[in-house]
Amino acid sequence: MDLENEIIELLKKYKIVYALTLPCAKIKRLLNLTEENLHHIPLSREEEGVGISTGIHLAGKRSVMMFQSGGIGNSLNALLSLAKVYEIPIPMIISWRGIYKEKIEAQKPMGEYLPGIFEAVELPYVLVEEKDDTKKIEEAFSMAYEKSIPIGIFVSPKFWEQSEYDMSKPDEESYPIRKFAFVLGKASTTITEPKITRYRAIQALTNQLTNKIVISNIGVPSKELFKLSDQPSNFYMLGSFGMASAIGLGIALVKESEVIVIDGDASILTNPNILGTITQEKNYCNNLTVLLMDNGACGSTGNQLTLAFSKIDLELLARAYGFDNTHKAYEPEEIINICKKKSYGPRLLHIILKPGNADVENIPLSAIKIKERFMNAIRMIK
Ligand SMILES: Cc1ncc(C[n+]2csc(CCOP(=O)(O)OP(=O)(O)O)c2C)c(N)n1
Repeated sequence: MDLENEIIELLKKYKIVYALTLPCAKIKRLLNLTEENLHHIPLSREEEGVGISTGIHLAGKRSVMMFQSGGIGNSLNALLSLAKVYEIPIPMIISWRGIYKEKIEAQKPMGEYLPGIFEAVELPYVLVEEKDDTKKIEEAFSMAYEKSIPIGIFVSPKFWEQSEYDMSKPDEESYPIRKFAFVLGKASTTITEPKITRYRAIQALTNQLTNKIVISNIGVPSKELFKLSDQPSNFYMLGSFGMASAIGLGIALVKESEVIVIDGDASILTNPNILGTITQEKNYCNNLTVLLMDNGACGSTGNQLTLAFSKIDLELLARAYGFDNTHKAYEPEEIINICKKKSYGPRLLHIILKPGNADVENIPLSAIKIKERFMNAIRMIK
């Protein structure tokens, strides 16, 4: 068996069913096998994979990430402020560039500093260089689940050189036919003066949220939700700006019941690619509703205006990313009516709001407490 197949067998042994990946030439064979053997979710940016993996874990399943060493630079904040703080096990098979027969100068800095970065942030890693280092990969999987932590599995190109699979073979040039018609649907919309604040919108929604799985955006949205409608099946994000819908997607992939994400305009603008990853997975997440609380501002940090305030219509952006069930709402009744409707998902409700925050306290729960009560509560939900 070649080394790539050995890894696939290990993934199966550890009951890992989802793979979140972003390509590196050195792992193209592994990626092809992943596509054949697991639920494969190609990413546009590594960071969203950390959010999706977190959701998958919260919902009771296992995932692996596969990407190039530079991807650590693209995902470190989510790895620390989400996966490390909430103790989420994420084995990461990292194609370790920049250290072995590297021809690309630009690969060197991230590659050379990779172990140092992990040491500095106190995340564990293993080095995989020799053929029989597959046992180290297995040890890393065990450690991730025993200690509930993300772990780096740095795989050198030297390891792949020893695989029976001949990587130097030219790629087969067989692609599906590239042809698609794109109809934007509601191609023009107008945003008019908002009527209510985020607090009033969440207040209107409380009945719709009761006993549902709810993921809430970082900062004041979570604090307002905690004050208005705390329940164990609410997941409050204390960090990881931009990851709310990614976490929601991960949970929606595993669960059948409705998963509601309370997201924000700045959050979506910092990680808009999640909209595309959601629609890419639409056959597996028709239970996902994104309530996009658009106050045109970074409300939580003092209402600094975002591009959404006057330049980007986020409903149209969602449509451009492939959402076809979207609505705009301004008034509490509209929000309630759209939420109540049983319509196919993934769906996105673009709620136009005034900037402004209610005077609310910090959430008096630790990250681990939030996670434990959330996982216990949603275990009962289909
Ligand atoms: C990486 C990172 N950058 C910036 C921040 C600071 N920050 C916290 S919340 C937030 C803006 C949130 O705005 P939005 O998502 O629109 O939600 P709102 O508070 O307006 O409801 C920012 C910039 C952060 N926590 N992390």
